[in-house]
Amino acid sequence: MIHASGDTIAAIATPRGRGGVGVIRISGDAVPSLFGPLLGKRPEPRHASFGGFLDHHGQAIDQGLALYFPAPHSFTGEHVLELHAHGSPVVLDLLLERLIQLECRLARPGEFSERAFLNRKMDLTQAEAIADLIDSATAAAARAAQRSLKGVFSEQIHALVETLIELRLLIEAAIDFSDEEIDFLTEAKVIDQLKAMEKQLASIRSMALKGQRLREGATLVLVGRPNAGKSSLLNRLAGEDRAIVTPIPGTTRDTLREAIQLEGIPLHIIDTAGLRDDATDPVEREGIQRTRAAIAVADVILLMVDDNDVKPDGALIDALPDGIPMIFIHNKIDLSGNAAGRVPSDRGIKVRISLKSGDGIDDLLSVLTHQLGIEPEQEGAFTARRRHLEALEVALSGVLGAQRECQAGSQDLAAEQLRLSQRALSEITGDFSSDDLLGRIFASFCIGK
Ligand SMILES: Nc1nc2c(ncn2[C@@H]2O[C@H](COP(=O)(O)OP(=O)(O)OP(=O)(O)O)[C@@H](O)[C@H]2O)c(=O)[nH]1
Ligand SMILES: [Mg+2]
Repeated sequence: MIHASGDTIAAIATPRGRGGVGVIRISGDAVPSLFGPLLGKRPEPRHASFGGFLDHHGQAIDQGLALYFPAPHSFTGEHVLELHAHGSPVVLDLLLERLIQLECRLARPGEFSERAFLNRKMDLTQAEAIADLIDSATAAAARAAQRSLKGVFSEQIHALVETLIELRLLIEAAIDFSDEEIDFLTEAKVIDQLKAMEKQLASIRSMALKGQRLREGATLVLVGRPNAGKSSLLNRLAGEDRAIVTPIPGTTRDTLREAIQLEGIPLHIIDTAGLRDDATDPVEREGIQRTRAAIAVADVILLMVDDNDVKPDGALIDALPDGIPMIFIHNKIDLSGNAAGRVPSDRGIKVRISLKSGDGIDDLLSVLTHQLGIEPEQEGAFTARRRHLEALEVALSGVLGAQRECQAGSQDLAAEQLRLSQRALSEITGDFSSDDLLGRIFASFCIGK
């Protein structure tokens, strides 16, 4: 059934600015009524037809291609018309004004995708995947978004929902027939299935976590005493001399941000002013303040130490916030003579390197990929969002709860837990979703999408 949306919407679908071609997208019931006044003819469905786009005097505002996709075989499921005009912001604005004269209205951000979702042309993860594809920062993220768009993520969720429904039926049957002998249902069987479900959910969650990393990337913050080699590492990772490196302690005053890629994951590396307590210079003190602000947004802290430094960094480490994973990098082993590579440590992960000789850098990168939970691009990787992860958490805790209730013999409570799990999973694909959630998701899309 086509969702009755009422009005016909129009938007410029190509980015603002000048270009060879600019596309206007129109969707809604009124599309066929535009053909006469706007095109002077009825375009053949799904064929490019060349001609003028006419103003109310019948004069051409521009000429280009019109593409008509009759409902329901279109992106939104409604009648869709695309006008491929010249990519001039002035021309495109004139065309939009003309469309408004013809009773179209400007589309809200994400409104085309929203209509596609409401008309069941795609589910919510697929609609989100379009936004992710457009926003993807790396080739790996784009490929992963393509897989979500094709439905790789949704299929897995649908399979889980199917299993959940079967389990609920089993348990609910047990409740209904609890006075009778039912040999097809043994408690052990249900618990086995719940355990299998838990495993599947956990594995999808870890895939989704990687998918979220692919989409959002991670922020690494370089901290340590002055002169440890933080800026040298930033330059090394960026592959160019971005930060000033000198033998003078306190060289870096401000925070410096660089974007790099590691195994297709976008990483933001922040180089900071070296931390020391006895900084008297007000500029350096401000720099140290900024270092602390950068630490607050870190996904991983890279704590750099001069391997030749005998003074322990205990106070510095204690001042760092708990709960952020940390990698200790001992630099300058060309001077200390220690061997390169990962070393066992009682406090976090420790790697010895030399930025001068390059020893140990590969070890550092592999520790980093491991810490970020990313491996060389995986088959089947898909993009995911924070809300998907939250829903998977809820679903998982429901399945764990159901296991506990089953073991305690409370089958009705177990059934309730599974109902909550199923609802959380259905929120991911949009099979169950509040208007509020949908509003928030589509409002974050751009106009024309
Ligand atoms: N021998 C040796 N020197 C290094 C190594 N890494 C960096 N250096 C030198 O150490 C000095 C300080 O390096 P930086 O990268 O500026 O150190 P930093 O931690 O950014 O210092 P601040 O900005 O002052 O906090 C420079 O002279 C570098 O050339 C290394 O592995 N071996
Ligand atoms: Mg520096």
